[in-house]
Amino acid sequence: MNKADFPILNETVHGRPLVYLDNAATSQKPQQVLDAIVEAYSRWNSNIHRGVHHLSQVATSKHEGARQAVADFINARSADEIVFTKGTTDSLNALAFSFGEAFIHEGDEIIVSGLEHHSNIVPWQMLCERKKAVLRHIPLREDLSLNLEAFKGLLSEKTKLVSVAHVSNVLGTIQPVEEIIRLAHARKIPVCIDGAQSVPHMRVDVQALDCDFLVFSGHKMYAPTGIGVLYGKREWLEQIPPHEGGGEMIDHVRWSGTTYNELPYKFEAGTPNFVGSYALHKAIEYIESIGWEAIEAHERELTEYCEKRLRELEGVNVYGAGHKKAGVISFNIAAIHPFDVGTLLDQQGVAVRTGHHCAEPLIDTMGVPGTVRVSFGLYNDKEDVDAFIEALQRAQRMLT
Ligand code: 7TS
Repeated sequence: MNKADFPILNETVHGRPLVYLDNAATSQKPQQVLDAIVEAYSRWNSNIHRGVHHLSQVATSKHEGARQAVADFINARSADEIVFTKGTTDSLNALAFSFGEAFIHEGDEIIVSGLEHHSNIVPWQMLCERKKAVLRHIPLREDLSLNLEAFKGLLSEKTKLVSVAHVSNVLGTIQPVEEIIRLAHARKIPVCIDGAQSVPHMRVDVQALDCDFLVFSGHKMYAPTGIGVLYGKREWLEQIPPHEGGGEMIDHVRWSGTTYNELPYKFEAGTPNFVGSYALHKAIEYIESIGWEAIEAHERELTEYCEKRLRELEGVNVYGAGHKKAGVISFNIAAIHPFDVGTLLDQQGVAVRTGHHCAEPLIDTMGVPGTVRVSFGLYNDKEDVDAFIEALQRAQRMLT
């Protein structure tokens, strides 16, 4: 695919050409997105929503254009259902606070899964502590898939929200969110989908999924850091209070009290990241110029090829093998610490991630000190996989 669009991929690391396989942590940015940032600051930088002057109106229309582009991208009914945040973590904290204020009381229960990123655990733990509520989790089966029978048993009249990852950031496995949403909705329980690892790799349609909330980060989908999205169905967003106070989120401020702005501004206190939203819009255009069909087919082929080559190696254990994955593979080499593998790969210019990947409860369940994780973006190719496998074999020879 279009490696030439990504200038950083021409860099060398320790004298070797960079092989970047840490896309689940953050993706690289195409020239089109880099140009958008320069364009914004060099041509129309100005604070939005408040100005009558020309530049402010241009900046406002770029920000609101981006909101519409995000709505179209995930097929939201309306741009009013798109709240710009700093990223997935920020979206989840906002939701935990706001939803918690409106709907969580002592003894209520929230359900996450046993394979969540800490960002989809800790905000709920903090909420539960504040409200004396209880956080439950869907246990995993032996093969690290979610135990949906157990999930059915967890659902009760106490359950007020379910929040689960669409794709595991450790295993890459695609979770049965359709079934989870169906089971929860049968009891009128809303569901939040953590799309941090799915939205960059597959078409996510919030109306087809019928999820109540979807959260994701721009920086994992070729946009800059500091911009993300909280999608919520209008009927939910209207019922929950703002999580932050300040400018823009108000209707009127009086000493006697404040009334709040309409959706989505109620949730966007302060000067928003309008350069980030514009760059996210450009990243969406970039993805759409290639097309989901081509991206999904390319990444699927790459993931399958890499997993096959890994499993041919002596002593390599691939986790969640055989399950449908979205661009992420975790593995270990028998008796070798993942950190040592990562360090030796780095010395050969290959960037992978090692450790618990901010999902300690899952890593504990797996009973390992961590994993080595390779994760793909649309610009990776078979040569990257071959270079990685070759470097891995060299590392293996040095460590055994
Ligand atoms: N949820 C999932 C499933 C994630 O993978 C991540 C980030 C987050 C939430 C938090 O996203 P952020 O943009 O707010 O940081 N995952 C990773 C990772 O796997 N390695 O580094 C960050």
